Formats: sequence, C-alpha cells, structure tokens
Amino acid sequence: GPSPVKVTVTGAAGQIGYALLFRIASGAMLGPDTPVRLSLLEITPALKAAEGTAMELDDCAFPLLAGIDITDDARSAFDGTSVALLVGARPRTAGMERGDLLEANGGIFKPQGEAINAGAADDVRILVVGNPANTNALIARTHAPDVPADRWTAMMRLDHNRALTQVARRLDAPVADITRMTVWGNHSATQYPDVSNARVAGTPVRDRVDQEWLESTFIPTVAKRGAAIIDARGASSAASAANAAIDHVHDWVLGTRDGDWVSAGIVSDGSYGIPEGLVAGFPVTSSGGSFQVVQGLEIDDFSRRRIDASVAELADEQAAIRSLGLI
Ligand code: NAX
Repeated sequence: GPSPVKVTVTGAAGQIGYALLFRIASGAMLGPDTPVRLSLLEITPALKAAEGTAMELDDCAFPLLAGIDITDDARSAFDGTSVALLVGARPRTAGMERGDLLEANGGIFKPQGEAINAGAADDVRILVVGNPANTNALIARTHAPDVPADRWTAMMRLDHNRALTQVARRLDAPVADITRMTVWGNHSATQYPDVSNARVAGTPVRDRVDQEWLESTFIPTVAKRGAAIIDARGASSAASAANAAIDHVHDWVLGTRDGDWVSAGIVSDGSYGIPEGLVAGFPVTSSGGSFQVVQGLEIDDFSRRRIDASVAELADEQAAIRSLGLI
C-alpha cells in the first residue's frame, strides 16, 4: 500500500490531543486509504502522559496506524512531517497581560517554526490550534521562510461549525442543509460569523433571519461559545476542537464540497481589504490540496465594520509581537 504520512501533534498529552489522536489514527482526517505515522511532541514533564496515550492508541489496533514516536525535541518531531497540528500553547492565566501571553507563546512558536523550516517534508501543511492561534501562526511562519505562505493556517473551523449549528437550530433545518457560512477575522471574541451569503437548502439564510437576531443573539452566541462551554463543562472545548481540526485538514487535503465553502485562518493576500500577511479567517474552498479565497462576495456596511474591527485586533497583535522582537 501507500507509504505512511507523518503527522505531528504538539501538546499531544493535553485534552485536545486526547480527542484528536484517535481520530487521526482511525483515518478520519486523511481518509481510509492513507496510513499515518504519528509524532507526538510534548514538554518533558508531559512525556509520560503522552506515552500513556500512545499505549491506548496501540490498544485500538488501528489498521492505518503505522507507528508512534514521542519526543520533547521539536527538530525530531517535525523532521519529515507532512501535517503539523500545533495544539500545545501557553494558556492565559489570571492577571497575565497580553504582552506576557504573546511572549510566552513566542517562546514556543518561534522554535517550532524554525524546526518546521529545517526539516519538514516539502508538502508540509500546518494548522495552528493553540491560542492566540492566528498570531501564533504568524510567529511560527516568520521563522520558517522556506515554507510557502499557503501552507500556514490557523483554526477558525470550530467557530464555523458552531455558526452552522446556531443557524440550523434557528431555522429548524438539518445542519447539513446550511452552506456558505463564513467566519472572518480573529479566533477571539471579535470574530465575525457572517451569514450574508449563507444558504439553507439552497435559499438565502438572510431572508429568514432578522438583523436583531444576528446582532444580539447569533454573533455573541458563536463568539462566546468557548466561555459557555467552560462554564458548563468546567473545562474548555476539547472534542469539538479536535473535530474541527480533523474537518479543517480533511477538507484542505481532500477538498471542500461542490457549491459550499468553509472558514480557515490563512495568510492574507490582501483580499477583502485585509492587510497582506495577517493570518485571518476567510471563506475558502480547497481543491488539489490548497485553499483558495472565495472571491467576489459583496460586503455590506455592517459586515465591513465587523471585519475591520476583528482585523484591527489582529493588526494590534502583529504590532505587539513585532515590538517584542518575536517577528
Ligand atoms: P491542555 O492544556 O489540555 O493541553 C496543552 C498541552 O500542550 C499540554 O499537555 C502541554 O504540556 C503542551 N505543551 C505546552 N507547551 C508545549 C510545547 N512547547 N511543545 C509541546 N507541547 C506543549 O490544552 P487543550 O485544551 O488541549 O488546548 C490546547 C490549545 O488549544 C490551547 O491553547 C487552547 O486555547 C486552544 N484552543 C483553540 C481553539 C481554536 O478554535 N483555535 C479551540 C479550542 C482551544 O481553546
């Protein structure tokens, strides 16, 4: 059969890692015909926990799982890798300023970018999940000058999937009938889930929801969903985040559905007035293994303001990491 694809997961012993690894190994991410070799990167104190997860992966006897390597060395974790899922990050703790958070994450994503640059496979594709995801992707990418810009992405797919479900519930429609959703900007409270072009079973969603519901219920519900999950579960989103990462890479590698698109954080080429180089949520399709921005959408005044506000936050984060010397 085909030779195994090396997939690197950082933060493998964390809660997203625990939900993610089994689905990768089962074939849910790269499809039922592609064997995978997993590379788990963790910090030294978490290596033992990663080994425990690897034992459980062994105990699943997944036919597609060709092997598991566990390391605390980024160079070896990314050597020859084709899919890099950067999940491990430094969380914001009480009283931490944004500068401290960005600096701590710079200490993680700079060396990981360098390691990817040094040793990843020529076809490497990177998804940054660890927050602040968009800006962590920008940090890592800056330190990997040999990796093309279109290989770097940040996860907006959980926000996208959350938005699909909120619209489906409101319209009492199956979630599979909702298409052409977009989440623009930053994976943060300023994100803009946008139904302007969304459809329900082919007809415009916008004809069936009012502006009041969009502004006072839909947008805040989607944007604050992460906090609502923490409040209810006592822990942050994990299985749904892992599922979104699976969806993101699956669609990137295997293609999006005809007539539909998804949301991904990609390196802006300046489309829709979003400054070139920022990693921002866009509507994208994928075919042949690369994301393309959906072009030509009309942006009304309300959408323009929302997109600009979230992009301004990304630009602020970019300025902050620049002044910290991280890019
Ligand atoms: P956990 O704290 O459970 O796991 C994180 C793991 O990363 C830990 O095991 C830790 O040892 C490891 N780690 C830390 N530094 C590392 C390094 N330098 N190299 C390798 N591993 C390292 O967090 P979890 O709940 O799994 O969440 C992981 C990240 O995803 C967080 O930053 C979180 O904020 C982010 N999320 C992003 C989402 C998105 O939509 N983009 C949604 C879910 C999630 O909140």
